[in-house]
Amino acid sequence: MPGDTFYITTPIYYLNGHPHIGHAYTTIVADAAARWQRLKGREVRFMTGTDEHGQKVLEAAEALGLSPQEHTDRLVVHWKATFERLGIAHDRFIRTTDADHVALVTEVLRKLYEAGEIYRGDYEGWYLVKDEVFVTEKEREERIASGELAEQDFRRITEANYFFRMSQHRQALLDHIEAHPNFIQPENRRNEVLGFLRQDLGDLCISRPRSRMSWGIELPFDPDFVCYVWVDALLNYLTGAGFRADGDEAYLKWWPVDYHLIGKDILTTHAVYWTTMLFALGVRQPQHIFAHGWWISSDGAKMSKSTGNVIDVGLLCDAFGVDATRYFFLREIRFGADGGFSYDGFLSRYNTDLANDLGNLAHRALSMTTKWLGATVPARAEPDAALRAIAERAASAFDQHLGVLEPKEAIEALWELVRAGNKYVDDSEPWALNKAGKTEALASVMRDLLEICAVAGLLLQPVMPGKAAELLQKVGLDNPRAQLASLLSAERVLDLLQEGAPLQLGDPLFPRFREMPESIASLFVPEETMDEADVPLPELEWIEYPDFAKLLLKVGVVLQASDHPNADKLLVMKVDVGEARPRTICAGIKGTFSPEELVGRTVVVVANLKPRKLRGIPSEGMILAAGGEIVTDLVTAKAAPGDTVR
Ligand code: ME8
Repeated sequence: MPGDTFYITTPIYYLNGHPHIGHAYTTIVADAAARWQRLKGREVRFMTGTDEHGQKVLEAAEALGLSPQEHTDRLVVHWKATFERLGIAHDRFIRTTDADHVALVTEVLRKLYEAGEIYRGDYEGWYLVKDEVFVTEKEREERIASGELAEQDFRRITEANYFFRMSQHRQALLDHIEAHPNFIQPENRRNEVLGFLRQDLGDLCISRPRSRMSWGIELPFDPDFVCYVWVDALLNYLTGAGFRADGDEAYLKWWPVDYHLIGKDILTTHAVYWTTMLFALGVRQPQHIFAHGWWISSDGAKMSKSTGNVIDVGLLCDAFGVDATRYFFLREIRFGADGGFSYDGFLSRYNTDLANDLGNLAHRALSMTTKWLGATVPARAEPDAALRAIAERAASAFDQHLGVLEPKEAIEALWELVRAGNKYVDDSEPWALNKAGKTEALASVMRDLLEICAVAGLLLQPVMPGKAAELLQKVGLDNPRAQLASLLSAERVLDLLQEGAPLQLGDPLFPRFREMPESIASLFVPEETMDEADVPLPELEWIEYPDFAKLLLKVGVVLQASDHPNADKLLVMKVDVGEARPRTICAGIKGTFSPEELVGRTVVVVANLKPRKLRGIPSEGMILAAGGEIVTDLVTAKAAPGDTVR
């Protein structure tokens, strides 16, 4: 029996990359689960956030001439904006640079050290900088041989370090997994962890010498070292619960956490590193660690920051709306499985489920009622018995599935009802009832259809918060929270609306897309030649698209600007274009701009113009200007350094 609190987390994402649909995915699923529990009256804590320490962040900040804190403060803005765009209602957005988190990591490390769980030793091994992990010789060889990584991705490192006695907790972990079949989900991931634990489990290196890496939380028992970024990151889940290492039990309000949602890429760190840390601390294990699959682009590559084949969730939201975007990710694949993403697949899911099934049902129910019976909820005696049974089943299945992180199955259960509603329209032919003057029968049919819309609106609140509210308003339903409770307790099924409540027909909820929205279609324009007569333009030396495509235009932010020492008209700038280090660019805009007013401005940079020296200073690109103004109108507030301009 669940308690009256619910705590759910997503991974905290590395902030030195652009948020993409993989990150959006985990966060949307967690948000839907959290919203559902809130609607059901539980007190909810839903936490997401960013993982901000570590080598990569430090190196990127240094290259930009910023302090790591300044760098992370700039980057976190994009993450927060993306999640806001997606309607993510988190209770806390945690950053590992937050003061309470830094304090907690310090306290926990001290406690583990004093308990003898941490010891000093020597470490020699291969370090994979990209992932901030040590890897075995064998793993290094395999990943180089497969072509996935190159020799220079690894560094040979020998150093004194601190270790956590992870190996001591192996048996306790095995026992816990055996005794709790749903602890690690889905089943195949549980087996993967059991397989991993069958091998020897070593101890975990939990420090990095400050001489090599200073951007981290200092070890309280040795200031020459900072905490390994994964140990720091995992502890965020306890910070979010308000854990204190001094024995204060207030955190038990939230702990054990109900769900840690993660991608399958970070299963070992959660199911082994994290769980053994909790054993060592004497803190209870999470109720569930749920590792979902990867979204793969239609060409088969995993989507991640490093592969660059990133689908822009902002583009999907602009084209189809945020609610449809959330719907797609919750409905398309079983949570746990891998998913293939294609825009065509998205469009067809939208048209089939949202425009045809749900949108059509709502529009038919509302327009026929309004036209023949007036714009209010009609009276009727009893709901149709068969429909009532389907609705009751749908609501209960929806609740059960969403409660155990099965959003696809939950939505499918609801769609049985939506489809039954559309079939009911066809079978009962309300237009014939109207023509024959059978007003009472007509009112019953229309009322049942409106009631089905009310059920859909109530259940879809966690999935599509905006459209669900719109639908409920259209059918005149007030007080959704109380009504949801009476639906789920089967007290009032297809009996949620008030006779006489006002209906609002308005525009269709989900207009059908006959073709791909322009903003997406334009990504894939097929080639067609035009007759010369169709081009009433001046004689020009036209270039073909491939010529244009050679031009790499990027968004940049000016970090520094000063006069060129040897040229009257030139300014020298450092411009962040989202690369490991800023570009030096000389531009002939002196006189139009003072160096001071350029700093902080967003510019468009021709990023693949071959570098050359201008009066002794190398210039590694060009910025676009027109009419004495820098071209910035092209750049919206949403663009970030490194974004491509098309
Ligand atoms: O690993 N498909 O951060 P990260 C689905 N900071 N989900 C994906 C995905 C894809 N193609 N790509 C990424 C880290 N994800 C650490 C976590 S937690 C204490 C520290 C999602 O920015 C998925 O949830 O690399 C995955 O686990 C997470 O992004 C990794 O994010």
